[in-house]
Amino acid sequence: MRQSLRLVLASAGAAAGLVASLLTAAGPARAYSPNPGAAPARLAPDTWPRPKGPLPAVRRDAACFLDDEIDYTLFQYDADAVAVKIEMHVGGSMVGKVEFHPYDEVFWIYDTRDDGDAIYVTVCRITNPDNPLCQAEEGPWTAGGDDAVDVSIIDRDYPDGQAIRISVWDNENATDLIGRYGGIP
Ligand SMILES: [Ca+2]
Ligand SMILES: [Ca+2]
Ligand SMILES: [Ca+2]
Ligand SMILES: [Ca+2]
Repeated sequence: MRQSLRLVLASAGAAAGLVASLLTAAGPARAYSPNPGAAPARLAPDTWPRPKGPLPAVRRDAACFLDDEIDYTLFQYDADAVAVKIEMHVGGSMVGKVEFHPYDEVFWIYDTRDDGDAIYVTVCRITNPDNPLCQAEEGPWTAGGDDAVDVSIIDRDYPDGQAIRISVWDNENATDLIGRYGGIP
């Protein structure tokens, strides 16, 4: 048995095939290394519709339109709020996208590449403005599925004005941080 296994592994093609099938079967337990590059946009009332961050945006009626390579983002204006969009890229193409829509407090979490890996989102809520630490943590949320593009829509109802901190992780256990971004509902 050991001898035949060794013979199989002696074939470079078979070994490569084995590695490929292991990678395919590993599922979301894999992690990006290095982590995806993250490009954020934060849209605050004082800069609307010009985001802070590298992603371009244009005004469309009472909404703000941000194009991207998968679909697009349309933020409805919400007074005193800060909308957040984060694109994650590996090798020049998008692997994930996170949007926080302050209007009705809705998160859109995208997995945009069928690569056996995923991103995870947790949200820290600052419910006591006198204490800037996290008072309520939610998530992790992710976009699961086998489609080329998977989307999870998380509809929350946060009080307007209470800050949130959005953390994007490379793993479900929330130990491999891609980035943190502040928003206001
Ligand atoms: Ca990683
Ligand atoms: Ca709101
Ligand atoms: Ca809502
Ligand atoms: Ca993926």
